Amino acid sequence: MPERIVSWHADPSTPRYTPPPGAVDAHCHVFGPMARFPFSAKAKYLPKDAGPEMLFALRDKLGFARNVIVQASCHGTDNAATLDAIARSGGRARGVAVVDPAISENDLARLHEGGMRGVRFNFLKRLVDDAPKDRFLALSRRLPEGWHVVIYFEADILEELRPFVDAIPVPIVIDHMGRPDVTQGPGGADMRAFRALLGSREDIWTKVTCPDRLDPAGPPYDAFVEAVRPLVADYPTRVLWGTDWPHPNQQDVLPDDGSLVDIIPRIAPTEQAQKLLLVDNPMALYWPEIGAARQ
Ligand code: 0GY
Repeated sequence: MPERIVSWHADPSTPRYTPPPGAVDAHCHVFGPMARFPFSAKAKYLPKDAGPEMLFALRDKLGFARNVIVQASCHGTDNAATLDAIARSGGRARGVAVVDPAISENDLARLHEGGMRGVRFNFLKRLVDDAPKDRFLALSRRLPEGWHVVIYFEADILEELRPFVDAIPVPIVIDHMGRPDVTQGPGGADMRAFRALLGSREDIWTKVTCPDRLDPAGPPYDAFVEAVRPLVADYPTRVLWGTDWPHPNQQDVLPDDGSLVDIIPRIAPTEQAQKLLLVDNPMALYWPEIGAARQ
């Protein structure tokens, strides 16, 4: 068996920035524990266990109230580990599932009962063997009421994906802004193409996440901040933020989650922008019943 990797920082710092009450970490994952929830035979990386207790301890340490747990590719289409984590959260986590597009209506309903509110379509070849656009599209037409799709792709296939994205009949969340080259700056080709996508319909949201994956210079992630701050300013009601803990498949640099939190006021400088990014926007997508009651 290949060596199981640790991809997260052993001792993240306590952030200087305090998130607003009710803040949501809208992109994180759990791994295993493998003894109860074995990894997929098709997993492209084999992580050490990073279960719900660790995730919830980090949530508290970073000053967050809720998590959106995204099914990680190492668990394939068996959502048991993610559902278990949601069940242990005491109502403070919801999730995004990865499913076989042939999933039955009953199984979708069960995922909804377990706290899932969307499905993820992953187009990264290094993470998944195939991404059948036609079958994903068919699935997106029969999702439970209120669900959205999360799409993960890299900037070089954005144009090719446009007809697929345009045809999806439910709201869309794009992971990590479609992985632009942030060193091109806020007006670079990748950001321009991504903005064109956001401009094409009102119901596309994006996670302004993963400086550690997008900024080759590393901390303090100045290129990421410079490229992303104007996007948050221009689309304040359509951005989400998350740690990406336990940072699947990161090996060279293990990001310090406290430092990641400290980027928030640099990309969303006002209290109003921070509340939208961390509370109102994710609540509207994942806890609409509470989000609406609060208005
Ligand atoms: C992320 C990014 C990655 C991995 C996964 O499901 C996953 O394995 O999402 C990645 O390797 O870029 O969003 O966590």
